[in-house]
Amino acid sequence: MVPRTFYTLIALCFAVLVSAKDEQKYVRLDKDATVEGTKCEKLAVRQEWCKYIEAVKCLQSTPATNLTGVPSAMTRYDEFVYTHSLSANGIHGVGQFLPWHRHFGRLYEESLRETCKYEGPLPYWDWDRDTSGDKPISASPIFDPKNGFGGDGVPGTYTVPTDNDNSTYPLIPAAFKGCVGDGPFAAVTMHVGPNLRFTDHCLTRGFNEDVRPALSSAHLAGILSQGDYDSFWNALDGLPFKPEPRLHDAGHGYIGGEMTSFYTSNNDPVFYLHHTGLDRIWWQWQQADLANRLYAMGGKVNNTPPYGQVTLDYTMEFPRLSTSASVRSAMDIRAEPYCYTYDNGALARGFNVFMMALPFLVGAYYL
Ligand SMILES: [Cu+2]
Repeated sequence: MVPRTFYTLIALCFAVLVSAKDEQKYVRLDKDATVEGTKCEKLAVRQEWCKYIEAVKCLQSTPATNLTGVPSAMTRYDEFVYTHSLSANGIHGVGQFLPWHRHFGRLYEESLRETCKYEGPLPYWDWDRDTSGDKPISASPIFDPKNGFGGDGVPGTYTVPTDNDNSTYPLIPAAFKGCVGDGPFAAVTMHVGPNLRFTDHCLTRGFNEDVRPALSSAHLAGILSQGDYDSFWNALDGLPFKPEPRLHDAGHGYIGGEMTSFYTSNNDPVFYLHHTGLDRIWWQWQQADLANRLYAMGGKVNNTPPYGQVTLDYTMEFPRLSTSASVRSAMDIRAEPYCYTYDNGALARGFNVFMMALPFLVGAYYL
């Protein structure tokens, strides 16, 4: 008789293989859920980052769709950087910060699907996973040179431009160590930025472990405990408008280099994982009290007078990329065109493997 442990091992290996397959996962939307727009039939489950890097590289090698007034080498990926740079002054440090980046992430995901036949879910960065142990964040799988997004900048390989580009928020030279020397993006040329320039340049970084506390579970708990939208987004957003790092700017500040460019931070593909992570935290906060928070909005519209007040009817612009969208339309990820939700991070992954193995484990017991 074959020992029980043999079947248990086979079952476990099978479960791990199934869970590692990169495919779109859906859940049914609760039929009693009240949704103001067109209700989604099913929700794609956004998961932590895995193997979507090839699709990003595809976007980075696909010519731009609109080359009016921009360098001819621009790619489809660069177009998203350009739209972010054109919008940056009006979408940070203001109430529309979260819905603008939610919709922007959706447009980016659509482009990965339509242009690069990407079929997997849009991944997110689970900072908690990378700060809960005692290893430096740089040792995290997300920065792995082989399976991740590559590591730190190499000192002496990049000169930060000093010409005046009329940026309201200039570059911070100390945050630039140099060009990323390994991983899938080490040889990629960016064409937009840094800040409001067009220069052909490498992906730059400068890891900074000092911001670790602002990426911790204790910090996250403080953000999620906020009772109203204005307090919530204020607790989550940060520099250059607040003196100490908070979750949003801590992610940018940890990675450094171009991630600290106010205008062109999305030249670093990890930008999208960081912002999907922020979107996930916002959704967790909304879900904690859907009746009161699903359409909770507020905060100022501008960083300078007249400040104004963000309402659900505020119109968000995506210059050169897409049509405008109202804040109201970006509040519920269970409604078209969003149709996604999130898993629960590291805990959920372990649980899924266990659940998939369970029938086999039970079967093995009775063999
Ligand atoms: Cu941004």
